[in-house]
Amino acid sequence: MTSIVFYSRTDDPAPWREIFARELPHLAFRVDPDIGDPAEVHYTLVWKPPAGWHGQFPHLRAILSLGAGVDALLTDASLPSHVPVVRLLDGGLGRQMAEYAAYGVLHFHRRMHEYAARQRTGTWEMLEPRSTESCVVGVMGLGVLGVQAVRLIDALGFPVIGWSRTPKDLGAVETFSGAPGLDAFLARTRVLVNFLPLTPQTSGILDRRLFARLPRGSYLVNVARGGHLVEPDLLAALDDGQIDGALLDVFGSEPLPPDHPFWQHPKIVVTPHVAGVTLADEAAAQIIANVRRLENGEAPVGIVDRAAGY
Ligand code: NDP
Ligand code: OXD
Repeated sequence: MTSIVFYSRTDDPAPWREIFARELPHLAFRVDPDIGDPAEVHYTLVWKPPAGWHGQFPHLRAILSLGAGVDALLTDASLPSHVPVVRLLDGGLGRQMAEYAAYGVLHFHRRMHEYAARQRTGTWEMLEPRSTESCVVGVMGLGVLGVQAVRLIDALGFPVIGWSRTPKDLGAVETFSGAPGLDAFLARTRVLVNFLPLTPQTSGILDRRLFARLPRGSYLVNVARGGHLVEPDLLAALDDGQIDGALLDVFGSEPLPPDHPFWQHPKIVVTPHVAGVTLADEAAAQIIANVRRLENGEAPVGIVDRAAGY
């Protein structure tokens, strides 16, 4: 019997098992480590399997990601090169991620980080309100998820600009692209929101040099990957005031170690990689549709360009 193997240490397999049993009853749904006969495994449904894990399945037809970002999969050098890696395209993540980004913008724009500091010392002090028009939000990464954040933040009345690898037409939203567009994009940005995929080109992009190109006292919202951020550079930029606050959902090492300086930093808000959580009810439809396509000999939707890394 053909099977699909589920691997995740953070997602509950139960709702997936139920949906697969209902929608694709001819397929055995197995959960690692109970993988059955490896030769029967045609599909995997995974989040961060260990390196080398896929090597045990000789007849694999597709690797289906439980997430949108596939950097952890692609860094596994032993990943079979002939098998397509298929990622989640929104699948319910877009709305959550856009809400998180908009929350970050409102948090810093309404000076909540400064009021939180005053609350800790019992200080009743009104701070000068700022105009919404002066708070330019710069979204890096204008793909499936970044564009939804642009739309929501725009709807809240903030001026929004965007930056991507290739040029984009987002109507009234001004966009920039590539290395030549980065300076102009950063020079205008007050709240920088990162929606990039982690690739060799974007790794460590949020560093000292980039922070120096933002207006002084800018803010950072990182919902993409911890590998984008050079952590000591952020701490230095916060210390000298170049960056005035950061909302961080993703980290170089997850879970963030208990003694990490980010936990106690007065200008940093930490969340445990929850900006967008894959929900079976919202994401399963596209995964089921892709398995049906594969079973019919058709190409799945959302195949990752391995050379580009996203
Ligand atoms: P997409 O692949 O749809 O979009 C990626 C965007 O980044 C594209 O606009 C692309 O440009 C741009 N980009 C890629 N490389 C570069 C580069 N070198 N320079 C400039 N722009 C670049 O990804 P998604 O929107 O679906 O997801 C984005 C990321 O969000 C994921 O990779 C993941 O890391 C993160 N994520 C985090 C979650 C969380 O809970 N914190 C949940 C879900 C996702 P172009 O359009 O020109 O190709
Ligand atoms: C994802 C994530 O990439 O949850 O989907 O980070």
